[in-house]
Amino acid sequence: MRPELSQLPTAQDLSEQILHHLTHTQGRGPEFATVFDWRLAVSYTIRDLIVTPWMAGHRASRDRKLKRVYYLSMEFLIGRILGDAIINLGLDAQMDQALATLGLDRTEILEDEPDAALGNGGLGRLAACFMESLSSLGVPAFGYGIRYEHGLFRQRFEGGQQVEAPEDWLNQPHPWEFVRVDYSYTVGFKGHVETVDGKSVWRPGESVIARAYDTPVIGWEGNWANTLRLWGAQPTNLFDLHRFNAGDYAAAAEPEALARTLSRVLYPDDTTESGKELRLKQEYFLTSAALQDIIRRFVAEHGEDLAHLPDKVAIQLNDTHPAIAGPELIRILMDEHGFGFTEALGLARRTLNYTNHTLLPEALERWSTWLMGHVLPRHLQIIEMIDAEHRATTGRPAHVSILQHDQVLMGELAFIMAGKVNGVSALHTDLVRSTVFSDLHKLHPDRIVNETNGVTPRRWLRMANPPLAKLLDQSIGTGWTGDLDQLKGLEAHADDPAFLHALRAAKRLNKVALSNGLLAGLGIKADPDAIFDVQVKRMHEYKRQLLNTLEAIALWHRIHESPNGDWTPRLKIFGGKAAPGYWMAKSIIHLINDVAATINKDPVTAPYLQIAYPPNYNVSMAEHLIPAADLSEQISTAGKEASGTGNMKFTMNGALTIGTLDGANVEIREQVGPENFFLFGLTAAEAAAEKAKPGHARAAIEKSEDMKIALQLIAEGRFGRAEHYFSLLDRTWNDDPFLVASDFASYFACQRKVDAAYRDARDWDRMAALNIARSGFFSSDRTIRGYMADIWKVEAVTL
Ligand code: GPW
Repeated sequence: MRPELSQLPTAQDLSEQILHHLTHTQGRGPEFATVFDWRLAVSYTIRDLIVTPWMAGHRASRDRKLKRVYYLSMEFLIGRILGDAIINLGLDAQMDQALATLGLDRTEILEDEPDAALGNGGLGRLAACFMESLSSLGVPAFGYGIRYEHGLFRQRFEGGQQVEAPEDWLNQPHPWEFVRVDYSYTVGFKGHVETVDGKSVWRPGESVIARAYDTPVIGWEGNWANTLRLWGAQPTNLFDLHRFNAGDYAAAAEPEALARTLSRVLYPDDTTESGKELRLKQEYFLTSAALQDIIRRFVAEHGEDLAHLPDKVAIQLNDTHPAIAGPELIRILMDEHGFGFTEALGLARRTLNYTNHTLLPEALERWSTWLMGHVLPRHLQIIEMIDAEHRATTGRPAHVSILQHDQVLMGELAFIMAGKVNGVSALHTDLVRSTVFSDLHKLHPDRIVNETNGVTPRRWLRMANPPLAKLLDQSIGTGWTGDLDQLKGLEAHADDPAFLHALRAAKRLNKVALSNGLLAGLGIKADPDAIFDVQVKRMHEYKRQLLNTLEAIALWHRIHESPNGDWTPRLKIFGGKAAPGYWMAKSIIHLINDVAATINKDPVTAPYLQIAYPPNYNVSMAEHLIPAADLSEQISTAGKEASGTGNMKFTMNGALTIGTLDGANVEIREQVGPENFFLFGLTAAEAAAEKAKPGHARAAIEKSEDMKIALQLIAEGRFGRAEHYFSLLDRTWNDDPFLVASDFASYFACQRKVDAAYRDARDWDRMAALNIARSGFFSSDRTIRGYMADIWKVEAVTL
């Protein structure tokens, strides 16, 4: 597969091209160039090398009339592109040399690139890993999303509290995208439905133009690149000339401003539903533009007969956010192509598939029928037809309906319109079958399948962790990067003292680099030999950052009680953002910062316990934190985390997990072996039973002296003003919906086992080695192969 080495550019070729782009694309001579100029010149040099396989792949897919995958997602959390592209092209060594000759600092260039933060968390990052794996495997695919001008907000802390600022990545030229002015589609909203010659015709009252911006996504070894096509909103008419001529300049620009709001900003809600009209319009904007593009391409390649659509098109809906695709595809087939309803429904169902990413009721999308009818009147009619047809053909089941209590339930709509519905881990899929969609599952027992999530080892291992990647290359060869199961070969080294020593040295390099960053950024003096205990993810009660914080307080108190005890030094690191409107999550952020401020300046405990919470956790920060972690905190209430994907990244990078039997933790533990995993807490079934007991929290707190003291210290105001935390304390004592109290004792005890285990370096390193060796299953290449076989029925291209 790999192109001949002679075809790869040399370091000299690269430096010449960089200088060429600096001069001819950036218009700067080397003596005047800034880091930004150089970074763009380097990016254009790399981009040139991607364009060739990209176009070749497009031509091959078109000429061979291949079936394509279309991944529709409101989020693509890409992060930086340049470093990943260099690695996938196999040019890291040459580029290092080229940059050195030009007198440039590689890290400075790479870190000049802003993160493309077009997503909130796991769901958006999964879409980005999937795009990379689709290209690495050579599967013809498009990702469709929105080109948000402002990605996820920037987070800073003031007085320990989260403050949000707008994110601004498009304030500077974005070298990776190609604007396609010729691929523009009109997207309508509102208006009314007319009947013309017995046919329904939607007359939208408003419209905007969706303009395509394409980013190539290069796969491993540079043989294949797919397209991430992001839609930007443009006004149908630029401005109101009449108002302009009348001197009302602000009003004249209104149509433009209004249209552009559609792709202005990413909603910052993660696993909570916002229910706003603009959000519904964004969802339809993405879906309508994508479907128009898909059908245009189908017709261009296969002709007008859309009856063959399912043979050439597999559409994946990333959660319900693009679930309006069901009614929209039926609308296009009926109203624009003359199909009857039943036939249109059948074609749509053979084309569309739906991934469910959560069971949390607060995350399940539902729209009032009024709003749906107001924004998308024709779609509401079609939803009513879909619902009626489904009820009629399934014997009018009592509890199954898309329309309930004047709401459109997007989960049921997506399910009923999908050929396959998948969950994202084995446990989650079981729970999807037995809880949220139990009635629908009984009616359609073959529809739900499992596709356990995965992550790309190119970004998360080869790129993020050079010391470990080098050790792996030396120990088992380089084949693991494209075939992660080859990590199994490490098992043979797990008892080799020299290997374990090298593994520890690799981890230590990452820990030292992180310590330097924490000192420079936060003034925290970290001991690189302490346990680096990391919890990074969105802030949410179900993820239980509070449990981790209370453990820190209890440990701090215990150290104070016996300051001469033999404590294992620990650095707790937190990272993550809270949705701006999620009060409780913000209160937990405040608490962590207050606790950190108190503990970090305590001279008695300083040698043993430090807490760092760097602000603005994002993909790039994850790339620094994960490779430096010893301990991965995956401590959600069992039954609540659909899968988790950070958990997999930590495992691959040789961190041991402390975790509950939740999401993909279950499969991680199975893979690495229970003896190499720190398990604690209630199971999903036990948690559900515990929650049903009145007074469960109070009863659990009364039983755990450590927990009680931790809560007392907060209530006494030992970490900032007590009144800041009255609600949080009250909720913990009296409600505790995520069972922090019930799991505290088990968690605290398990952490002490971690302390003890860490003191036996040889044994710890052996466990770390086995975690890496057995992490091959968690490559997103494996996940994508599963979707290909079970859901999409597509094959990879052999060039
Ligand atoms: F609520 N997830 C996420 F299901 O990051 F839509 N954002 C979301 O809005 C949702 C789910 C949604 C996450 C899950 O919480 C996580 O467990 C999972 O690993 C990830 O999606 C990818 O499947």
